[in-house]
Formats: sequence, structure tokens, C-alpha cells
Amino acid sequence: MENTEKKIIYSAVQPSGNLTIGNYAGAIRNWVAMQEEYECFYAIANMHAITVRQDPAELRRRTLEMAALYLACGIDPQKCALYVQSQVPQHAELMWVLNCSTYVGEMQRMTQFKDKSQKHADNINMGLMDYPVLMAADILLYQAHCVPVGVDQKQHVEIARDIAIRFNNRYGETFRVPEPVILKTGAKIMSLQEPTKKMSKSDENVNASIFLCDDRDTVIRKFKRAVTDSDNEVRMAEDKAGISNLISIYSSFTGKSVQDTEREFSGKGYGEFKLAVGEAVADKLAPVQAEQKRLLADKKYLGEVLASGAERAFKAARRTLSKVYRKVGFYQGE
Ligand code: ATP
Ligand code: LTN
Repeated sequence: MENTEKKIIYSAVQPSGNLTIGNYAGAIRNWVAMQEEYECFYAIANMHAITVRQDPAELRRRTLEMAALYLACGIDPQKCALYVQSQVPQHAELMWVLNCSTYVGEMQRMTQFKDKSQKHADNINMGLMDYPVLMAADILLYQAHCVPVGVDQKQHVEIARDIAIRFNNRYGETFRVPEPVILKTGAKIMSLQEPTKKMSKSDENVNASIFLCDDRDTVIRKFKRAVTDSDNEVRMAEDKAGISNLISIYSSFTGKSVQDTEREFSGKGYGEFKLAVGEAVADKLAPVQAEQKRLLADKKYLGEVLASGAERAFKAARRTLSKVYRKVGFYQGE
């Protein structure tokens, strides 16, 4: 029976910062593709977000913006459960139980905890240390088979596996042990200013990244200023990181192959090519931005989508939590 069922996918994003075309090509697009084949739960991880200081009004606004953006990018609420983490109370409830099977030492050794403790030295709160346990609760509640994440989150999925195995050994088979899936992005998109470094939403230089919310002029201007070499030949090569990055962005956004792109721009020079890349990206972003704006103006619909996502998530989460409570010996009434 088991292997005829759809595999369960779980992933989440924090509603923090503005997303870039790197996030789009490397993450959002994959979420959209996976909903066709798997049973997907996608969360906006607002509970994780408050492990660093957030302005409440801004957090609320960004939560909705993120949900609208994912829908605008093609997440279909009929096909998967898109929901806000704090609307499903079992996340916090399971976290407590899992906390009691997690050691302080292993949390203190997590790379992200060490990094963020340095970065936010005046706010090393318990939530920051407990972040991976909340993430384990997210994943284990849904009995997920696979968890697609960026490489920086792999350690957290591994600790979720450790916690699941430990719990299963102690209390009997309860959780499915999830596999991390580190997505091959197809195109890893690099910074426009330092093309040997990946494009990142937290880059201090705003010209290094194209944000999904950038308007057409901004997109075109940033590509125009992109760092390239001086030989003016549109060709993929190891020693031409800048132009190679632009070629892969162009091919990723137009669906044309690298060879066809090189042929299309042979003899044309960087100026013309940069403009074409800018236009291709801006053309792709325009409808997404328009749809996001439309959705944000229809808060009622957005609220309904998130409520129905939360309801679907709630049902699955309740099943697992009740099993967990039974296993640990919590009284659940007669
Ligand atoms: P930050 O700057 O806050 O570290 P980021 O922009 O590097 O953020 P993450 O939030 O760490 O992005 O990653 C979210 C998802 O986007 C991950 O799945 C990651 O693999 C993907 N991603 C991020 N940047 C790129 C990129 N430049 N190219 C391809 N995929 C990317
Ligand atoms: N920590 C992740 C977001 C996240 C997540 C999850 C990812 C929260 N819960 C569960 C996968 C599974 C991040 O910052 N990208």
C-alpha cells in the first residue's frame, strides 16, 4: 500500500528579506515543479523568524507578501498545502516533546546557531538555540519523505533525522526518518558584482542581486552594470565568470540552451547581450509582480487560501501529535 501513495514533501521559508532571482531559480521553481508529483506541505516559517528581532507590523506584512509571491510564482493551493506556521499549533506542541529528546550540547554545536550568535550577540535567545528542534517538529509532524533545502539547511535536516531515530528507538516506531534533498539548481546564479560568489538576498551591495520585486528599469540597469571581462565575446568559459553567469541566467529565464544563446549573440558584444538578459528577466518578473500585487489587494482570498492550507496541515499534524502523545504517555482523555 505504502509505495503506491504519493511521497510527502515538506519545506518552508522564513518571511525575511526580499527574494532574489537566485531564490527563484534555486528554490521557488522547484517547489512549483514538485507539487505536480508529490503531496507537498509548504510553510511560511514565521515562528522561526522571531528568533531574531522583527518589527511586528513588518513581519505580518511580509508573511502575506511571501504567500502572495509563492502563489504568483505558480504554487497551486489546490495541489498543495500552503500555510503559515503559527496557524498550526502542533508545531510548538511537538517541539516541546522533541526538546526533551534533544541535548543542549548538540544544539550549541550547530553552525547556524554559532553564526547567528555572533551576528546577534545582544540577543542570543533560547529560540535561536531551539531553532533546529522547531524545524524538526515541522518536518516530523507531516511524516515527510523528503525535505528540499539549500545546502546551509542540510545540517538541520540531519539533526531532525537524529531526533526522529532517537525518539523511535526510545518509544517505538513513530516518525518517518526524512531525507534531505539538496536541489541541483540547474543554474546556480552568481552575484552580478562578484561573479565567483553566489547571488544572495543579504548582499550589502544592492547592485549585486536582482530582487523579484525590482522594476524593469532597475533590472535593466543592474544587468548593464554587471561585472564582466573585457574580451566582448558572449561565450561560456571558466575564466569568464561574469559573462558565463549572464549566459546561464539568460538561458534559465528564456528556456534557450547555452549553445543557442552563444549563437544568437555571436559577434554582438556585451552591451547588446546585457540588455537582452535584462529584458528577458524583466519580462519574466512583470507578470509575477502583477499577480502578487493583485493577490495582495485581495486579502480575503489570500486569507482563505492560507486558512484552507492550515486546515489541511492541521489534520495531518494532529494525527502525528496524537500518536506522539500516546507514545510518551500523555493523558488524552477517556
Ligand atoms: P541569505 O542571503 O539570507 O543567506 P540567500 O539568498 O543566500 O539568503 P537562502 O534563504 O539561504 O538564500 O536560500 C533559500 C533557497 O534559495 C535555498 O534553497 C537556496 O538553495 C536557494 N538559493 C539561494 N541563492 C541562490 C542562488 N544564487 N542560486 C541558486 N539558488 C539559490
Ligand atoms: N530554516 C529554513 C526554513 C525552514 C524549513 C523548515 C525548511 C523552517 N522550517 C522545515 C525545511 C523544512 C530556512 O531558513 N531556509
